[in-house]
This record gives sequence, C-alpha cells and structure tokens, in this order.
Amino acid sequence: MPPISCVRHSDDTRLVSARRVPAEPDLSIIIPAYNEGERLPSTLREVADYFHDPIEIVVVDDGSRDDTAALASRILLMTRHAYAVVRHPQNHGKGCAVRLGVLWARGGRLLCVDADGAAPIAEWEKLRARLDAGADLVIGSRAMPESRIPITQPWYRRPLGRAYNLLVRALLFGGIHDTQCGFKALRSEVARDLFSRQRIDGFSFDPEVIFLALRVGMRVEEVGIVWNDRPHSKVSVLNDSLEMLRDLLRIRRYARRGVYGCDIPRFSAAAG
Ligand SMILES: Nc1nc2c(ncn2[C@@H]2O[C@H](COP(=O)(O)OP(=O)(O)O)[C@@H](O)[C@H]2O)c(=O)[nH]1
Ligand SMILES: [Mg+2]
Repeated sequence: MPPISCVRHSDDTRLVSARRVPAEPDLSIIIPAYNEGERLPSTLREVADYFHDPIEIVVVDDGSRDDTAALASRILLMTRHAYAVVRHPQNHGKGCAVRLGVLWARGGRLLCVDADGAAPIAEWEKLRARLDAGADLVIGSRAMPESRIPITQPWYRRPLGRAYNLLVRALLFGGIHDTQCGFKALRSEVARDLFSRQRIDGFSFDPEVIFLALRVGMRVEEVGIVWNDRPHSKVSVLNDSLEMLRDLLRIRRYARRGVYGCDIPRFSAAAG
C-alpha cells in the first residue's frame, strides 16, 4: 500500500462552533475556506438568506491564519440554520477540507461551494433538479453551452484550465468539460461512500471523486451554471499546477494498486 498522506477523520480537527437541529436537514452546504476572512462573509450571508427553511451549513477552516473561523461563527450564529464551523490548525488543502465537511454533514443532499460565492446560490436549483431526477453527482460547469460566465477567469488561468482538462481526459476519464468548478451536489450516501475512499488532499480531489463515481457506475451529470469569477483566488498557479499534475498520476497509481477498495478494471494490475 502506498503511504496515504492525507488526514482522514482528522485527529487534529477542532469544532469551533455549532448549532445542531434535531431533524436531519434536507440540504447541507459545505464551504472549504482558507484565509477567507474577506470573501466568506458575503457568501455566508447570501446562502443563509436564500434558504427559507433551515438547512445545515458546514464551514471547514483549512488552517487559515486569519479570522475566518471566528467570522464564520459570528455570522452563522445570527441565522436560523443549523451549522458547524470546524477547523484544522494546519493547512491540508481543499480536498482534505471538503472531505472533512462531507463526513461531518448530516443533510440528505450535499452542495459543495467555494468561499468566494462565484456561483450565485440560486444555481443550486439546477443541480437539485438533476438530483431529484436520479443523478448521484451533479457537477456545476463553466464549460457547457448553457453556462453563463459574465466575469471570466484571468487570461492566464484559462489555458491552464484547458490543459488540465486535457490531462484529466488523457489520464483518467473523458466526457466532463469542467471538473474544477467549485459547485457540486451529491446525494449524501453517495458522497459518504466516495469521500471515504478518496485520498487526494489538494485540488485534484475533484477529478478523483468524479473518477471513482464513474468507475463504480454512478450517475454523473454536468450542468451549465452562472459563474462570476472573483478576485483574490487562493489558487497559486505555480505551486498548485505541479501538485495537481502529480496528483492525477497518483490517482492512476492508487487505482492500479487497489487503494480505493473498489474494482476499477481498466486500472487493474494486470492491465498495467
Ligand atoms: N488555495 C487553497 N484553497 C483552499 C484550501 N483549502 C480550502 N480552500 C478553499 O478552496 C476554494 C478555492 O476557491 P478559489 O480560491 O476561489 O479558486 P478559483 O476560483 O479556482 O480561483 C476556496 O473556498 C478556498 O478557501 C487550500 O489549502 N488552498
Ligand atoms: Mg474562485
């Protein structure tokens, strides 16, 4: 077995604040947040105001050095929703943060969104319609004919995004146009299964989860959404690109070695 670098059920996880409600909420929204003191508050307010009936909101502070967790707690306390703010003292990466949020959440459906609120929360309705129609995993996408991107990513991010998508196609699977958009919905049983298998702590956790879902025959759908790119991205083009590429190769290796604990024929040891 290769070493597993990621923190799984995170011995170092701290619960910062929470409000539990007795019933299982219909929806849990998971927000990974790393140094998001500036961008997270307006996203939290938008989410909290949008839903009339109580939902659950899980903020995972991924070792921020600013006051992300305290701000999130203060805002969520003023809402009518169930919530949890959990925190790793160390930064582990977006994949690790989303995994922790998924394993923490108690809702029947899960929606993972970025802290910057790039996708208006009303776009959830498009994803929900697909879940209701039987999809297991619904990928919000900036690359479908019906996608609308009033504010695009900076010029240098777009070719990198396309190159990454080509690598995903070459190394893992085809048919998905935008694996990286931070707006995805899953049924909770599916999410728990996928995230208890996945291993990547960084940004390549997205193709890893989609890869696993496709390989075990889940119904994966991609739906175009509205997306307004926000400034102050937390992605470092230099550092993160290399790690993302290395992690794509790692996913293949894990699949070949049976680390995921499910049969993935194309990557079995015999197939090399
Ligand atoms: N860069 C980075 N983002 C993280 C990390 N952990 C959680 N995140 C969150 O992952 C999301 C990434 O979104 P963003 O920076 O807007 O990426 P972009 O929209 O692709 O430029 C944000 O919610 C971050 O706060 C981490 O270790 N590094
Ligand atoms: Mg963003």
